This record gives sequence, C-alpha cells and structure tokens, in this order.
Amino acid sequence: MRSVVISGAGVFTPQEVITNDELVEAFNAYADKQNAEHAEEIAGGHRDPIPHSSAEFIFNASGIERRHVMNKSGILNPDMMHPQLRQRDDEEHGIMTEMAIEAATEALARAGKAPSEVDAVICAASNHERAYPAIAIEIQEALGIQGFGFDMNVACSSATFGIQAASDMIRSGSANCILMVNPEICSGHLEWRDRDCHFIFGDVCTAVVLEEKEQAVSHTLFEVLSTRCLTQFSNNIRNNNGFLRRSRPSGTEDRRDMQFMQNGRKVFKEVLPIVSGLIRDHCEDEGIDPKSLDRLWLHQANKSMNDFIGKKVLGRTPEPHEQPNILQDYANTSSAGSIIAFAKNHEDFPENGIGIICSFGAGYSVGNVIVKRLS
Ligand code: CO8
Repeated sequence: MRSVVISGAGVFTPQEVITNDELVEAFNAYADKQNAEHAEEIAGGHRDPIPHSSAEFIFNASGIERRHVMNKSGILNPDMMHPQLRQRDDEEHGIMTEMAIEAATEALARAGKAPSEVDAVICAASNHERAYPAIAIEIQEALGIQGFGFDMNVACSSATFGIQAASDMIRSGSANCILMVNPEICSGHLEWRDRDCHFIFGDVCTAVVLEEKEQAVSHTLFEVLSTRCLTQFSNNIRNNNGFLRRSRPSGTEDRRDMQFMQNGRKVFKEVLPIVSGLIRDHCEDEGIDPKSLDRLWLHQANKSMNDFIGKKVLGRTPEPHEQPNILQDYANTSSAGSIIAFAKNHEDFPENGIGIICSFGAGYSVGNVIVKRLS
C-alpha cells in the first residue's frame, strides 16, 4: 500500500479585520435604526425590539476577538449588513479562485512542488460561488495544473473529508499529488443582522498538498496514518438557499433561512460527545492511546467546545501548545479552521510525534486525520 504525506500547507488571510467592538457598534446602530422605524409596533406590543449585542458576551461565549473578512465596509454599514464584493466578468478569475491561488502558492512552495507535478485539485468548502463549472477546475487552470479537479462540500468538515478523498486516491494510485484548497467566504452567508450569530464567522483560504511519500521532497513531512469520517443528519445547522429558490412562491423574499441558521446550544451539546467519541474510537482502532496524542488541531468554532474535547480526549487539561486555538484571531472559518491551526502550529511538532486534525459541524459531520511527523 502506498503511503501518503502532507508535504505543504498554506493560508491566505484577508487584509481587512473587524474587531468585536467594531462589529457590535455597527450591529447596535442597525438595531437602533430598526427599533426607531418600528417604534409604534414595538410600543403596541406587536413586535419585539432588537436588543443590543455585546463584545463582552461574544468573547465570553465564543473566545472570538476579531475576524478577517473580504469586505468590511458593507458588513459594518447599518444600511447594508453584508459584504459588498465586486462582480467578476466570466473572463476573470472568480473571488474563490483568487483566494485559492494565494493559499495554494504557499502550500506548493512549502512542498517544493511545481504545479506541473500536481495531478488533481479538490476545492472543498462550505459554499461555492457558482454551481458550475467547478471552482476546482478554474483553480486548476489558473495554476497550470494538468489532470482533473472537482468541488465538494461537507460544511465545516469539508477539508478533512477532502484530505480523506485525496489520501484514498493517492493510496489507490489514481493520483500521485493532490492540491486540496478551502476558500471560505463565510461572510457571504452569515446573517450579520442576527444578534445570536453575527459574531461567529470570518473569511480565509487554506491549502494542503498531499502526495505519495516516496516522491515527496519537502523537509517537513506528516504521514497521513489514518482518516475517518462520520455524518449524522441534523437540522440544527441549516441554510435553505439553493438553486430551486426561484421556483418557490416565496423565492424572492429576503428570508432569514436563506442565510446560515443554527441552534447553537443544541449543536454545542450534541456534537461534543460525537466528536470526542469518534476521536477515541478511531485512535483505539489504530492502536493509538488517545491520551498519548501529542497535538489536537481542532475545528475552530468555540473555545469552550475545544477545551471540552481536549480534556475528554487527553484525560486532562491540554497545555496550550497541545491544542492550539486560532479562533480568537480568525473566528469560525468553517472547514479552514483546523487547517489554519495545523498550518500555523506544526513547525515545533516533534519528529515521530502523532497528532490529529479534527473538524466538525453542519450535517452533522466529523472528520479525523491522524498524522505522524516523519521529518
Ligand atoms: N450579545 C449579547 N447577548 C447575546 C448575544 C449577543 N451577541 N447573543 C445571544 N445573547 C444572549 C441570548 O439572548 C441569551 O439570553 P437569555 O439567556 O436571556 O435568553 C444568552 O445570551 C445566551 O445565548 P445562547 O444560549 O445562544 O449563548 P451560548 O452560550 O449558547 O453561546 C454560541 C452561543 C457561541 C453560538 C454557542 O452556542 C456555540 O458556539 N455553539 C456551537 C456553534 C457551532 O459550533 N456551530 C457550528 C456551526 S459552523 C458549521 O458547521 C459550518 C456551517 C457552514 C458555514 C456557514 C458560514 C456562514
């Protein structure tokens, strides 16, 4: 059986940043305006006023301090409350491809690979900016990669499911070197007018190069020892937007369910045991004591969630370097979160050390990638 390694990772971080204070100021201005517009209905008891958001609540409930976004001005404009992104011509690169080129260029440089040595592209993300042609094929063309490309979506678990798909293809011989990219423009489908979730997401793009071990030239290699994916249907994280929208009577309305919706409390409670159980079972099936894992590069949605999982898996409170968090700077970037954590926190990882990249989210979905540092 051929062995698979991660030989390079890259992160494209958008320049624009929104702090919790800036976010809350814009939200509260929007709330005040709405409440003033509907003052009579509110006074008559026919409508609830929109309460103010709070930076203190956001930090305490999630651990998030700021987020990077592709466009800040639209999100912070109380008359708009969503990003404003320039429409590209069909002849130009799309915005997801632009982000992917940056992250992929870094990942390829770290792997020491030219695009001509890559033979497939997987674009794994929570949303794709169009239905077709596949974003992956546009990325493939933009970078000058031969072979094939395809898009896939398993929400927050897209990247780990993408790593499993790539690893299986490399092991079976249908590809030798695969670029797996995760351009996540979460700001496009977050409802910035909803106080319960307006602070959750940010934008980013990550990329990982996976290849057959014998052909890898990078000095930093992580062998993919084993992957495991699990899904279990739940409506607790849902988005009803889709290609049938115009065929429905209310298709043109500005409906709440056209953006990200979640029952955060239920997600929190229900997902935690699934994740810690899958990590434990997966490790044990591979003959690895979960308590001996050297690092957990976890999905980045909520600090308390990660603290809980870290403690459950290791049987003690992890040291900060054993379970690195990046969500304070990036917020939840969906599938890219665990890959940012890995990309920014693997240089100091010990040789022969074993760690796990784990993501979880809508579906529900959970993806594990157990890795061992070779060099
Ligand atoms: N400011 C002040 N107060 C607030 C705010 C706010 N912004 N928001 C809520 N409150 C209030 C509530 O009204 C409530 O008040 P009361 O007790 O009087 O009713 C109180 O604070 C507590 O509210 P919650 O119970 O909602 O707060 P929680 O402690 O549960 O924290 C969290 C909310 C942070 C959302 C938490 O539940 C959480 O992190 N849950 C897990 C979420 C998660 O992991 N989701 C994964 C989704 S991501 C995914 O799978 C990818 C989907 C595809 C990407 C989509 C991109 C857009």
